[in-house]
Amino acid sequence: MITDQDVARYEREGYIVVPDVLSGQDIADLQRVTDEFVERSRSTLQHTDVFDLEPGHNAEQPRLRRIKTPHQHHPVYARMVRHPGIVAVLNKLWGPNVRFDLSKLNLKAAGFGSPIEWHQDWAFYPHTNDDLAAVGIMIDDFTTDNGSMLVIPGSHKDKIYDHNANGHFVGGVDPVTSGIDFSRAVMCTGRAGSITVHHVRLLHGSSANTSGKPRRFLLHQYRAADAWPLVHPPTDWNAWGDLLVSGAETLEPRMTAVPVRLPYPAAPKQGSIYENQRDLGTRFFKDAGEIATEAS
Ligand SMILES: O=C(O)CCC(=O)C(=O)O
Repeated sequence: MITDQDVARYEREGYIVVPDVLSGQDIADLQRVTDEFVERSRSTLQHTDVFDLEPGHNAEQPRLRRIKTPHQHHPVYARMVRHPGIVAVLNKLWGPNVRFDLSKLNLKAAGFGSPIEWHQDWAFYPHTNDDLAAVGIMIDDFTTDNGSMLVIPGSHKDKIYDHNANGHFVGGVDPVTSGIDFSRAVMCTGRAGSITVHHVRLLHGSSANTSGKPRRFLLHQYRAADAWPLVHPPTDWNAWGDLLVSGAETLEPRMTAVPVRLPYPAAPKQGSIYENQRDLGTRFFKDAGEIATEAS
């Protein structure tokens, strides 16, 4: 459980890292199942509904970049959605009524894991209020050299930055024209089993993994139950209700005065944030190949 000081910090900075939320057994299960998915990815050379692949992926050297909606593909991942330690943190932040949205597992294998450019999740899925957060479960130790997530503290109170380029949504901000002061960035490190909680409007990104250790991050998106999506509202009422992880349903969305920018025209490269961001003209982070070339 988090303290009142943690809540105050989350409100002020837009993120918290909570140590040791998962048990040793949870961590071992997640590591084993994730290894199994990497093995299975050897048999495919194209992105699928489950696998998003790094450039250079092949059967001999599987380079899995993301498992899409893992909670729909394995009971160990599904179990984490309602993990009591995670739900308790969200209840302390927002009260009893909390709804899950979706999950993804970003893998950064030792020596190459792809960077993720700076963005605000809110640019992808604005709602009627901004009591939304991503919970990131550290499946491995997150260290200063394996591509841990970077955040800009307090940026959840900023405007919503332009996430378009070339006339369409690309899911990332231009690091030059945005005028953002990236020297303020802070890295979220921690032991395996710790979680990050970051506000939906917080600017965040992460570099390539040039270390010799993997960095696997299981991300869950959650929202207060009275936050109603402005983009892709639900079409199946029963399925929508099934997403509640605690508390009660409501027919009364809470509206607050939040800045909104819609993600249109839609990104032509669909499938994952990595594909969306390929059209971002100017990048902040170098990939592992560029870093290696510069070092040689
Ligand atoms: O994996 C990371 O470091 C950041 C993940 C993220 O921001 C995303 O997938 O939207």
